[in-house]
Amino acid sequence: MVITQSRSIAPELDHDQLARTAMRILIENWHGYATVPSRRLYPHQWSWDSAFIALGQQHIAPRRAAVELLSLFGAQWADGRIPHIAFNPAVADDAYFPGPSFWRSSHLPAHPPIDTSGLIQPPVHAIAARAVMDSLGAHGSDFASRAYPALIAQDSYIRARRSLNGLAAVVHPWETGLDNSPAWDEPLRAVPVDLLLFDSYTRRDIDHARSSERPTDEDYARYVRLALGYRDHGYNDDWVRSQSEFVVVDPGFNALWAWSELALAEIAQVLGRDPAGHRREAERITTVLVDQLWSASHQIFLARDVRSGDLLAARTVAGLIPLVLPGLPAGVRDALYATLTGPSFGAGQPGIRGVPSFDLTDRRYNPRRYWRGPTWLNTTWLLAEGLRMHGGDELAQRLRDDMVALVADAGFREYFNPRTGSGHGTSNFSWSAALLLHLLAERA
Ligand code: 9WN
Repeated sequence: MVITQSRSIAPELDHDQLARTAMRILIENWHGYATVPSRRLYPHQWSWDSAFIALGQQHIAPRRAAVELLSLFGAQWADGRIPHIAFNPAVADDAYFPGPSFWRSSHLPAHPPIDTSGLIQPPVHAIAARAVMDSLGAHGSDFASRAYPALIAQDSYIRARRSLNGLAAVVHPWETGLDNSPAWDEPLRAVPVDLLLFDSYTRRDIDHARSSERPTDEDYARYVRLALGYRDHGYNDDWVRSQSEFVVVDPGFNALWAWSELALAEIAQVLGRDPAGHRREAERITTVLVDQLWSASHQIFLARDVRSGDLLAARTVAGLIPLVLPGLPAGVRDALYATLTGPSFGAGQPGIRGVPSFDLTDRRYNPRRYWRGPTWLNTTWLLAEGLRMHGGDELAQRLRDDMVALVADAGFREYFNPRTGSGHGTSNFSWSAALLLHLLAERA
């Protein structure tokens, strides 16, 4: 694995300053039992955000990291799903759209203890829980014994209620975490833009971020329609898997599910339970993922549109995330490395910072609109972890240096232009702060 050029990193003094700012952001975004991704744009608790946030918090306040995860698990549904948003009752209903009165989780017969959305997000929580368990020292097994049942229930929900041909299906772009990815353009075309619906709500996101950096009104109307359909069918997964206008199998979501099984195996071991089932499950998901979503012609994993049965020919960062899996066949691993460092993503190349969220050579690439090109710290961190595990230490280090340099130059923004490094989306974004702390702690 050859790296062409290494970027110089910010001096140590700047690192102390960055770490202090990151801590301040996490403290300001903490609301007593959880951390909001951003005070104004995302004023509640988000599911996969909390996992990334806990990874950073473990270095400064391990017990707070534990509370972050356990409070999210407190919003878990009876069926095991961990909702993508857990609403803060102290925040006005219309501070974020769609808010609690849209999702109506409290109307469900077995309703969760607080208001939540009805969707899920990529299951990265076991990965965070394993790290938090370690950071708690002697208290780690107490935490693990509380977290493990919630994680098992989440895992069972995905397997029992979301599986299609052995992989997990997602039923809304928001469930992928990469909401506005160009991979969803094609399946979303099947979702009508309902003009009546259009006038029935007010987008709050564009009060707090530039509309040119957020999804279009048409796509937002599609998001709303899909969420309403699921809600109005009582969040019934049999209905949604067979009838929804949007059902896709995403390589990023499934790779993280498989990686979580490996984290669950480690947690199980600490609790004196048999980890073998989790390891077998990780292997099984990896095999099916390669079998069903690897595209030899595109040299990357592609999402599948369940409605049409077709692979969606968009090279996105989600298609690289399977690099986190130790069980990848060597040929697939090497091809992924070549795609990651080649013209589509340019990782490690001069003039490219981090890993762009979308193919630099595609005409739809947009370095400022969310998930359609910018570099995000969470996906770049995931790829650095994958590289490190497969022996690509040099590029892993370069990506970590890129992440620090992006934040040093542009601040704790939500996402960054991969070429210029300019910051976009919201400011004081929690997972940017948390992952920066995580990187700096690993360096120390
Ligand atoms: C919808 C909170 C979330 C992230 C997602 C990101 C964005 C929400 C939105 O913000 O999604 O869930 O309103 O755009 O796409 O990954 O979890 O940070």
